[in-house]
Amino acid sequence: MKKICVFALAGVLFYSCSNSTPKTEKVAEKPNQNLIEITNDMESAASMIPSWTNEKTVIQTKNPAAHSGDYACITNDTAEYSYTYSELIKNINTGLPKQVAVSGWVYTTVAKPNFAIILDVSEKDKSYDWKAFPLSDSLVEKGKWVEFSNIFYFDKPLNPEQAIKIYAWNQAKKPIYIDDLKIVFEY
Ligand SMILES: [Ca+2]
Repeated sequence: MKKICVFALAGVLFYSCSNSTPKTEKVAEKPNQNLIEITNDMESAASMIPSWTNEKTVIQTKNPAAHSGDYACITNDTAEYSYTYSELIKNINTGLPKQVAVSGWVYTTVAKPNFAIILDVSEKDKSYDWKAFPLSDSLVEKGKWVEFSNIFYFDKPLNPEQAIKIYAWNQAKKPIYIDDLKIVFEY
């Protein structure tokens, strides 16, 4: 039930913030709801947006068309890891997050790929916690954009000096695209 409520709230926030202007990267603080919402449509990755790394995986693509605009991230046999959100916990917000909801759109060129969304928590470059949300069962059909969403719960105690990374990991060796990521930290 809690899961459903969070998604409903995130959905309301998303639509209430949407308008006809394309959004490249947006960080919205919602103090009343204790949420930090981050969206990235990949249209301006080349401008080196703070908190985002691995820009080389974001390309202009026509075949397939990006989910939004002209750009999407491609992962394949030479680029296993996607465009990545990477930030110290203390730089995201004051306090420690309880959970993070990650959603977006994926386009696979092979059915049921070995492909997952990864949440990585590290301290001084040493791994502290690591979670994977596999998408193989969601990507049963190739050649179309499919929406995904997942909530990662921080069940190990965090501290503000730790770093959080969120990215996709493609072990399928075939091209898989990702676009329009949304990350919502809840405190
Ligand atoms: Ca895009």
